[in-house]
Amino acid sequence: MVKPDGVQRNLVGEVIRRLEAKGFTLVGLKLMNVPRELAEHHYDVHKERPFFAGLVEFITSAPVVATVWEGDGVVAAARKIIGATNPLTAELGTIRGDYGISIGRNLIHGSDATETAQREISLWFKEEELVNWQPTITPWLYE
Ligand code: DAT
Ligand code: MG
Repeated sequence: MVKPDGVQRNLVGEVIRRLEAKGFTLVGLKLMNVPRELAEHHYDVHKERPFFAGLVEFITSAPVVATVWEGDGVVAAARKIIGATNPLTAELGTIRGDYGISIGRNLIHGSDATETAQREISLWFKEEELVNWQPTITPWLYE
């Protein structure tokens, strides 16, 4: 998900470009304002943390772009492409490392495991919003 800061900073295309260029397949995409309840559910695991209220406030403050991607190893690879949580220490070459400075404005969310991804996809998307398609370039990406 491109967070409100990423959308405001016109980085939606750049985020999508990096995941597309790697070879992953976009199967879900929407621009939306985030209802408070969805934000709270999404960040459920952090509800006891001191930054929780600010995080929910931030994520609901302006539109986000939610996406779903498919491909071998996509969850772990996307986390690498995104970079470490704190953009200041994230490696250059990662999205956060290249475009961010502070942890509360780290531009993008990525699921941290396939089980988390399943949970988050069902939170953010209806079944009919996901598109099942086979890119014709598949044989050029996979042996
Ligand atoms: P990630 O987004 O890399 O999975 P996380 O799940 O630990 O990181 O935290 C979720 C988000 O919460 C993170 O993207 C930014 C915010 N956050 C995390 N730690 C924070 C902190 N110490 N201060 C402020 N915001 C923080
Ligand atoms: Mg996380």
